[in-house]
Amino acid sequence: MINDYPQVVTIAGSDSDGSAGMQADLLTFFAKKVYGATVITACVAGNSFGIHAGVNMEPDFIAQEFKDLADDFKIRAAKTGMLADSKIINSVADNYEKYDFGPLVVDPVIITKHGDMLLEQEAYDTLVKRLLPMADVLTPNFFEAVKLTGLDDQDPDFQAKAAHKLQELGAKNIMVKGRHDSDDQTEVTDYVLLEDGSTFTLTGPYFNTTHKNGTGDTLSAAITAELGLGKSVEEAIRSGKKYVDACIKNGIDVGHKFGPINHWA
Ligand code: PXL
Repeated sequence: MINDYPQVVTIAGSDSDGSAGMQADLLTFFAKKVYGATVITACVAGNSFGIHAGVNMEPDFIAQEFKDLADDFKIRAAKTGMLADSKIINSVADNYEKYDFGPLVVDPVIITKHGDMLLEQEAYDTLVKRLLPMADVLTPNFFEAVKLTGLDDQDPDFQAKAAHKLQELGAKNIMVKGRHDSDDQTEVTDYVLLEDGSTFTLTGPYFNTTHKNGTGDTLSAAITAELGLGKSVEEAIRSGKKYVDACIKNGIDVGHKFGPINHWA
């Protein structure tokens, strides 16, 4: 055995309802046929109505998870999801620096679709100072890009300006996802700024459904899987977007409120 099957890791929170967090990441890894390992940062108890409790992992435990993976696996790409607080962000950054886990996709998870906070306010600064400079790919949604840049979200060039600002802060490639907050809209346009300064947009249909939990996790996990399979950043982003759109479009009838997307798509 030469331990050569494509292996990737999600460094994220567990969501008991299975729709988001590392559960969505693992479903995506499975669908993309990469082997998925996990570094659990936090666990939340919740369902399609919301999140009702949470427990954060201790930095020593997180360090041990990293060590155990590094001792045995050949991780080719990694992603971060829910990091909860500054202690966890620093621990993840320290350990990612220590081991070779390939390119890092940072999904700057801040808040859920229900409006529950997954990152403490005090941690924004740590995320920006510590983790952004380590990101090979950063995938903020519109709201996260506003929070992280402080730029005017009414500016028609907001996504481009935010992407450039986030690149100045150290992230190499940035995908600022489009705004989707109006039931009248029919399309969403994401803006991508690559490391070499080139840009492109990806326009897809706007799906008017309440079943969209875990879309950001799934997109960043799909990008991670593609990077683990050796694709370029641009290919990984294009293919990740296609996958997540298919997962939303094909739906799955589970839960009563903000339900999951369909990873079999
Ligand atoms: O989708 C964002 C997200 C990330 N991580 C965890 C979550 C959620 C949303 O519910 O629970 C653990």
